[in-house]
Amino acid sequence: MEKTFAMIKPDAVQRGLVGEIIRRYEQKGLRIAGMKVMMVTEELAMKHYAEHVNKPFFPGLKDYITSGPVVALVLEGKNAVAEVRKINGSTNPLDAACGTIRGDFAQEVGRNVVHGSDSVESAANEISIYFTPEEVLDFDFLPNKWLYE
Ligand code: IDP
Ligand code: MG
Repeated sequence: MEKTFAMIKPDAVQRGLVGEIIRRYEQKGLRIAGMKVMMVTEELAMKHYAEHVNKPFFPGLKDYITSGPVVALVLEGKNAVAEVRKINGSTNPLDAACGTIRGDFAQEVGRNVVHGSDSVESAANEISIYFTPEEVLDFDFLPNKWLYE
């Protein structure tokens, strides 16, 4: 089954949105395969956002993502990558539909509360940046029987 990497960013942790955000992923039927509260170091930030290191917003993004604890998640489900991107909403909260996490809880692109991998390949890469193989659990998830044909 497809896995993706998601992150509850420092602003959302400080604002007490962790439970609400995880609730939305869980209610969709995604299985939590890995989860931890952690600090993102500068080194991790540069690995994670390698494609953005030369963008003008990168210094701000690096300060933001390293500013406090985050919750790192590995989520699994059919089309998990696309489902999490849909639940998260557009990158700029101004464009994010109501009912999405960014649409409901954020106002600015630089404080957009969540991350979700943009492809199966980046998911595998991001999972390997944030988790050891032992921290990602495979277990029998009983709701699958009722979620999928
Ligand atoms: P994504 O998080 O929806 O995949 P990306 O374009 O990959 O969006 O950008 C990564 C992150 O960098 C965004 O989630 C946001 O936190 C930050 N970011 C992107 N564009 C800007 C910008 O123009 N100003 C400030 N921060 C930005
Ligand atoms: Mg991205």
